[in-house]
Amino acid sequence: SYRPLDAEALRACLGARNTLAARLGGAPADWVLREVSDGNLNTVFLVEGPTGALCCKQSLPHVRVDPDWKMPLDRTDFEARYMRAVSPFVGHLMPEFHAFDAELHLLVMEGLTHHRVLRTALADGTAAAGFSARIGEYVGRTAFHTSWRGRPFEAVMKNVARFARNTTLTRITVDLVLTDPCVPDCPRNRPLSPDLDETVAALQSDSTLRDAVSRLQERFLCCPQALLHGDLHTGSVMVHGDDVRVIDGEFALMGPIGFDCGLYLGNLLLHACARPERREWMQDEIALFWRSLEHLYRDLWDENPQAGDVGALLSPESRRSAQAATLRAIRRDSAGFAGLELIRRTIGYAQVADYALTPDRVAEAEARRRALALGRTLILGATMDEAVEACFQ
Ligand code: SR1
Ligand code: MG
Repeated sequence: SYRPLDAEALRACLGARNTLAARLGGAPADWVLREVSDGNLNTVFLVEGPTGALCCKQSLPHVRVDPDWKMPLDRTDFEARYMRAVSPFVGHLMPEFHAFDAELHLLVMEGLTHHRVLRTALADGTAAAGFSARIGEYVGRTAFHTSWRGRPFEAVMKNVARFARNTTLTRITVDLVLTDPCVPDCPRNRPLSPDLDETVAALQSDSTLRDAVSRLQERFLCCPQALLHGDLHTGSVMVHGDDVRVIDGEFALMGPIGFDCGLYLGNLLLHACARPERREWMQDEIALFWRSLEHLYRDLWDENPQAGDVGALLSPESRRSAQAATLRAIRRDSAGFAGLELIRRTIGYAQVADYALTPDRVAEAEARRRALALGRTLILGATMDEAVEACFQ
């Protein structure tokens, strides 16, 4: 009995569920419902009652921002599964999961009434510096505890099997992030200012770049290291002071840890392209992210050396070199995926609001050109510091 819920239908639906109604308090007529849909895919309502707030997210039979793009409803199912899978490890770094209705494809979680989407908070200057330490912690925790080092292989394979069925959204990532931006005249890519025609044409006919992107496609699809969020950009993070929450895990899949890192860091770099005066701040955020992730990942591994079937035989000394090698490989993957994110957000279907922060058309073209150059440099193997040094002259 699926139907897309409007505010009044949702009020009735929550009113009929005692535990959810009790969280809100009062009577259904007292609740204030606001549609706060922000992402491309789903409808989201914030519901506030006298004693609490809920966030209710429902899948639509199509992409929210494009009703002609039809889509199965199961994406909130995967988000609910993801939240259940990682919440024991990340605690308050994500909203609390409350309920999932499998018929309505309706996910109900803690309502974050005071938080703002990080991308918006960066745009209007309300984001407090240092948020990336929490994201590094989030990725470190999920990456270790859902990996072959952090869990017995039976538990990891359960996630491999479960999330391998998230094919609709994985297809979106394969197409929109890992393929389309390199394809000339791809109808899903966005028309850009003619000022960029030459730059885009050069990028899309660059065979060295295509080879490197093919290697990243292989890493993404053939390297199930850990359970990933799968869409960890600055629109998937909410902030309120130093309280940072990761939301929107509907793209979850088993994949290379560097994919989550790369998407997140790519969006910080993109913000720096649009607002070059914030480049140092964004570089500080990137450094904070790595410091936090690497410390945590090492500590978790040291504290749980026997937790998984991979690595259990290592001596403390060999473990230290295995840690260093693993973290180096994660950084390498991250640089490549950050490069892809920069390029797809600049050429592809899903553009971002950061470019609207540029003062005029000329500055916007310059920001986009810089993002493409940065993306290419990263995909071809530069470290983030090298790429930033080369592209921000
Ligand atoms: C049709 S979905 C386009 C994009 O929105 C999501 O947030 C993902 O980033 C996806 O690539
Ligand atoms: Mg999203």
